Amino acid sequence: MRNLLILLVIYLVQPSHVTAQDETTNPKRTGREEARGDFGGPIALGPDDQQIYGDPPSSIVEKRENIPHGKLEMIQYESKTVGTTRRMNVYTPPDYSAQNQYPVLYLLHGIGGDETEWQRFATIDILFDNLIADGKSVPMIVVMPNGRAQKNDRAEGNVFQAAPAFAVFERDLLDDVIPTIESRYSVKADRAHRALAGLSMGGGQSLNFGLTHLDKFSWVGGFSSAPNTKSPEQLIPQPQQAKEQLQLLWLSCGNKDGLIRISQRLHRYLKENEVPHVWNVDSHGHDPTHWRNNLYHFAQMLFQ
Ligand code: FER
Repeated sequence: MRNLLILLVIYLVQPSHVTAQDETTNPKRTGREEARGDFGGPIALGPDDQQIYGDPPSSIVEKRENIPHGKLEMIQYESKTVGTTRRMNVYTPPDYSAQNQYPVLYLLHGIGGDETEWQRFATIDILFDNLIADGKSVPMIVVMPNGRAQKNDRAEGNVFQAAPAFAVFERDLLDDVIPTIESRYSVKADRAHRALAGLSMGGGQSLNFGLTHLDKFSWVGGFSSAPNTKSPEQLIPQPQQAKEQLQLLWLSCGNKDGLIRISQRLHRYLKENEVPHVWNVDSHGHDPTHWRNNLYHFAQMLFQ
């Protein structure tokens, strides 16, 4: 009976149920892994796959009382794309004021997450309060929407079944999320002051949407990007244009993450086509420490 149950669970979590955007790279899971653990296939590391930015200490997410604090608020917006009222978590920096205009980072979660995931994984308010207090990051707004653009956007049941809704989110982001933020907050509403990054499924979304809308974003980051990531040729059909327009392209993955081939493939293409980018391979797996650490470094490069 127990074995039957385990077989059922393995069957349900198989990504073969998923209509991913790039089926050819969709890995088969061996069934040995749990939940969001070791997705994907064998890991083959090359000489380029090095850690460029060292692991920061865990104090980056320790709350300090003696510094100014920003604010985290869960807001609602009407999504024309989905036809529902949706939620997003918004961090505004210390002393946020309509007298100033702020750049915005849109930060996307993974396949099992939602609009609360980045806060749970990286305590975004504490991380950014600390970065800003230390003069390492410029004051910015961080928007954490829900990337599962479907009526029931809870991470329920077999989370892989919602993969198509992560592709639909392209329209929700461009037509609903960004206009909402730009109408309700005092922001610098141009590509030079708009960044898009995410973890895993959200990393794939960030590369897919960011690199194909360089008129909207000039700072793009993918941390352990998932197999929803389009092929390099689809993402960057014109390397010269990407070279001219991108301020920063950050790719990272842990060297224990079975999805690393997705990022390696893009890194190799970027290198062959001489598109400048950061390629940071640390010693983590598919886990929050990798995401938090890479966001910490990425955030220091944004808008400066
Ligand atoms: C897959 C393996 C992993 C996949 C998505 C993921 C769409 C996403 C993982 C995450 O977001 O943590 O085959 O296909």
